[in-house]
Amino acid sequence: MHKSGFVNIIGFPNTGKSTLMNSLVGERLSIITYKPQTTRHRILGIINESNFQIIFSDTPGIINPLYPMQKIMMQYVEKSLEDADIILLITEIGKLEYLPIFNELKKKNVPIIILINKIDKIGIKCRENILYHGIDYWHKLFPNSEILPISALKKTNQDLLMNKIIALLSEHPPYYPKEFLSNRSKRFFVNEIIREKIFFLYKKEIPYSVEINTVLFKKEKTFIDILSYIYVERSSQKGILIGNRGETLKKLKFFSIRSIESFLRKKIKLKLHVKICPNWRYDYKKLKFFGY
Ligand SMILES: Nc1nc2c(ncn2[C@@H]2O[C@H](COP(=O)(O)OP(=O)(O)OP(=O)(O)O)[C@@H](O)[C@H]2O)c(=O)[nH]1
Ligand SMILES: [Mg+2]
Repeated sequence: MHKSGFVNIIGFPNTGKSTLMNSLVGERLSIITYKPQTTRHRILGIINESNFQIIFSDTPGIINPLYPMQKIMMQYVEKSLEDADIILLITEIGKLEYLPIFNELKKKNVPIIILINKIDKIGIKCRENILYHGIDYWHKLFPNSEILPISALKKTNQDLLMNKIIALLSEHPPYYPKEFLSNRSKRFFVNEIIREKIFFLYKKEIPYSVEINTVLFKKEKTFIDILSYIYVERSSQKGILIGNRGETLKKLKFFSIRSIESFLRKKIKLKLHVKICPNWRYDYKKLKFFGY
């Protein structure tokens, strides 16, 4: 018998959705930063075994969308509710939250597993009491759901979670070829890795104003030749990105090369060009060009 299904991860920003998917799949597919709204797309991560295939979806954190890019991000979340065989609703220990989307979730006839993440942040002594309140809160909201405290970072209760997921999966042939790890191209991952480094190197609104487009990805004999455009919204941001005598851009290139090489397991040559695309986050045409 072969089991297969879509397991979609949703939740507030910064709760650990991407950390969890990467940890389950065992690859760094989704970028992770300490800032909210890191993930902008729906990204699949696939586990293939001889008798099952699990297709996880990482999604953007749920927010009240204020402009077109955020609106599209929330459409990805809504879409992931529609095609889910199992939903993993990820929350943080000590946070008792409510989202309008819960009303929709309650109507769904899909198993929901509520994950109380980051339990490693609270010492064992206090943990039990906080978890008690958390479990009570989530149980009242979703009486039919399973609730599981986890640490995505430390992989606590990961085996237990995997067993629950496999038990809930239905019999089905694989949806994707068994060698597939994701639905995304190598260029996409290059874009994302550069964006991740920008989150760590630049402050305030810069990471949120940036979009990457890798325009060249050419396999040479001993390396891959890559050219990526970094788009910002204003010329002042271009100056910040490049930095005094190009110092900051050099740093960005250094950290990007290290991570891209480790992801692709190949040597690369990387060129980064900074360009201006005014107000791209507010423009549906430009968003489409960037793959939204
Ligand atoms: N202590 C602790 N930190 C965690 C855990 N899981 C995730 N984090 C941290 O929480 C931050 C956010 O993690 P992400 O995986 O990017 O969260 P996300 O839900 O994907 O965030 P968005 O994409 O912005 O919605 C990072 O700094 C992670 O290292 C955990 O189990 N324990
Ligand atoms: Mg994320």
